[in-house]
Amino acid sequence: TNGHTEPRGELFTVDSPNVTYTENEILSKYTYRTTSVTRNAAGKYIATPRETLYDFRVDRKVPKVGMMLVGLGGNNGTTVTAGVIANRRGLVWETREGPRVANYYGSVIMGSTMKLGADAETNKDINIPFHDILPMVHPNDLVVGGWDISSMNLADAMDRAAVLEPTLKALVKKEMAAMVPLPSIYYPDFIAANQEDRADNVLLGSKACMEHVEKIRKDIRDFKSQHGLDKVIVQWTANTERYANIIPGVNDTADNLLRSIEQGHEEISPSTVFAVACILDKVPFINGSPQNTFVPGAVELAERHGAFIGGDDFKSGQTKMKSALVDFLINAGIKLTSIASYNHLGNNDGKNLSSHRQFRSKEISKSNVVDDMVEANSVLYKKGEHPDHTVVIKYMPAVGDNKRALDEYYAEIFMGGHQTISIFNVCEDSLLASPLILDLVLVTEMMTRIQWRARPAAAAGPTSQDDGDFKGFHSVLSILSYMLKAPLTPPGTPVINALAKQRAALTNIFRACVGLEPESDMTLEHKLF
Ligand code: NAI
Ligand code: DG6
Repeated sequence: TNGHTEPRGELFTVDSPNVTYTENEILSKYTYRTTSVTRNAAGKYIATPRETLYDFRVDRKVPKVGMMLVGLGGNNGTTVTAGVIANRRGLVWETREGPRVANYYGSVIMGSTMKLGADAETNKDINIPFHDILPMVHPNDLVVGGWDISSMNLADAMDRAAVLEPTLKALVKKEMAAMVPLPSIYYPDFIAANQEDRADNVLLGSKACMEHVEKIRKDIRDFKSQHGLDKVIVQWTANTERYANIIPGVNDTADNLLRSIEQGHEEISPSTVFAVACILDKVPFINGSPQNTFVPGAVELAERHGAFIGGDDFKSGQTKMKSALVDFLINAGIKLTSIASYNHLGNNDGKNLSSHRQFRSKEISKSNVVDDMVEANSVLYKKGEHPDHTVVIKYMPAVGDNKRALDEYYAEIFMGGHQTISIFNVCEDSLLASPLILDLVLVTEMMTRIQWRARPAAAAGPTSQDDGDFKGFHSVLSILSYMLKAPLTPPGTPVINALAKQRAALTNIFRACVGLEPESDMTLEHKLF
């Protein structure tokens, strides 16, 4: 053990008395700086800088990971699976615009960079792939499996999705054909009635029961042992369900939820049954759809078991733009007064959402995404004032997965003037969602290898390696917010929707784990000389 053990396969080493590398771990002593605000008797704010000392411990051993998807045979499931196979094999395929090479564009972890620092001689920025800030799993190494209520093998399901180029599909067809989803849980009341004709791969029983929980747990264990995996991460990318009613005594506490599953209560959704199965085995579970899978009882159960959960609803296109654009407008001092968001799409997701109760779940998750930005600006908005916001989704079979998202942003500018911004966003929805599915798995997996403990200010000196009181992050992984429309946060903590803040949290928490300061754009070195 010393401060400079050369990492294996890692791109950089931090040279600091606060950072220690061992064969298996990176230990960092980190000073978290915040500002505490009070009011004095005259009502004036008093801002006091505060420091909290943390130790972070990162397990450097990159594990072999399984990604199990609920909804494996859907558009997202087949597209992400084919994408991983294509990248793993470094495939190149012909299109009418020339050859295309497999890539991970759209993944913040695989496709974006962050500033490590400035070159010691030239002072120019040194940027590194996001993936290299910590010893993360590579998506090419994920073993993919999962469940679907449709028995179609993944090659046929990929054709059904009509997302990828035929030339690419031909190259992955053999591997995809060998993959058949495991039978799943189907409670018809939770998804649209128009989905019934694809439900030919279902477990017996149309209400929640412990047999279903146990079967899912067994599926995960079997998958893990069949493929010699160190861990599995499960993600819901199945149909959007209707909201479950929160009923006192049924799903409001962990014990009530477990009892309700045992008793076959009709208000327990398939996605909650999956979540419970995962939580009981401490398998991380992420919800990529908008419904309230994580009823209060599920959150309490996750906290009780120290299991990681994350959600809800992939933030892929329209909402990602919204959470960047609204942040820009309001921070530019421009008063946004209305947002009208129209969508039409023709894939199976659109078909399911043409049913009112499922649309309602999506409407909720798409509608609350600017609240934090509005609330933070008391210059533009009075307390309780909010821009008008409408969300419309229509099923239009002809456009398939090529979703159209039309947005009009209407704002008040200087001296009573108006600004209208119109956006017309067209692309395959699943090509935006697939990289997010991977990011969610990579970040969640990394979080299973990070531990922390608070240390008293007096305890200076080198970081000790004894286990002490190291523990994991809170069960609810709000660090995943960047990828999600309606971020789940630990009970009682704020929801952040602004995209730049979400990225900063992800980046800076990972930097802290290797003892680096938060990204700063002050660049005083270029201003003070
Ligand atoms: P899809 O309809 O093509 O795929 C969903 C799959 O889930 C289908 O194959 C269906 O048979 C299966 N399924 C339904 N209930 C199931 C259950 N209980 N167990 C196992 N499988 C089940 O939909 P797509 O486009 O792949 O989207 C999946 C989900 O992701 C939807 O809820 C959608 O709203 C959500 N989403 C998609 C985004 C995108 O950009 N594609 C972005 C945000 C969220
Ligand atoms: C209609 O909007 C279908 C939905 O499933 C969306 O495509 C999906 O939730 C992505 O939404 P967004 O707002 O992130 O583009």
